[in-house]
Amino acid sequence: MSLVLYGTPTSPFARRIRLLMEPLDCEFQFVNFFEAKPRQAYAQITPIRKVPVLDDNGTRIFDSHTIQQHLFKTLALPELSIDDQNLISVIDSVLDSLVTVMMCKRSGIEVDPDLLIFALQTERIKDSLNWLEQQCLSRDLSEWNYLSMCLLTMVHWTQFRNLVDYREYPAILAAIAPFENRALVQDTLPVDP
Ligand SMILES: N[C@@H](CCC(=O)N[C@@H](CS)C(=O)NCC(=O)O)C(=O)O
Repeated sequence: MSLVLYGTPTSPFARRIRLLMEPLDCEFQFVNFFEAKPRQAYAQITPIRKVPVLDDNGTRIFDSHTIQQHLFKTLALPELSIDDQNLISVIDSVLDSLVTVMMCKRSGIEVDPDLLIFALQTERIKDSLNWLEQQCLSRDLSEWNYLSMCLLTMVHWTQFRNLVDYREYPAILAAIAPFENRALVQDTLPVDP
């Protein structure tokens, strides 16, 4: 069996899959988006040029959601419930909105809170983090599983990029605290390449 996961040292979407794949023997390949040659080479792997991609014995799987479904079968894990999937959708929305704002800044676009694109992201990020805070208070998230992996990788990435002040979200921090010292969590902390 040959498994290759394509990711970057910072991507929270790739890291959640790396954590899920802990029991499996998998090669991890870093993708360098910022240099022309590796970028072009990666375009041969996936036209969307996003990470993660999993290559399972020659079958290429794009997007962390499809990879997760595939790996749950491989690992014989029970399907995620609708509540679980909703939690992941909200985590994804926080990440997507923060990435949108970050990319606008990097593109030299001034972040004007009155512009529709920024007003939409700000609203979504705030409401989604508040919703996640409530979920952390009302749900039992004490198990180390795909949900806690998604939550922890969101928190670490947003802290790494200084994008969220978690003093407003103590229950989110408390939910991930028990997993902070796991060896693979420490070994995969986001770092600039
Ligand atoms: N929905 C995708 C999102 C993946 C994603 O946005 N990956 C980012 C890295 S965190 C990426 O590859 N960005 C490159 C780009 O947008 O060009 C998933 O769940 O895998």
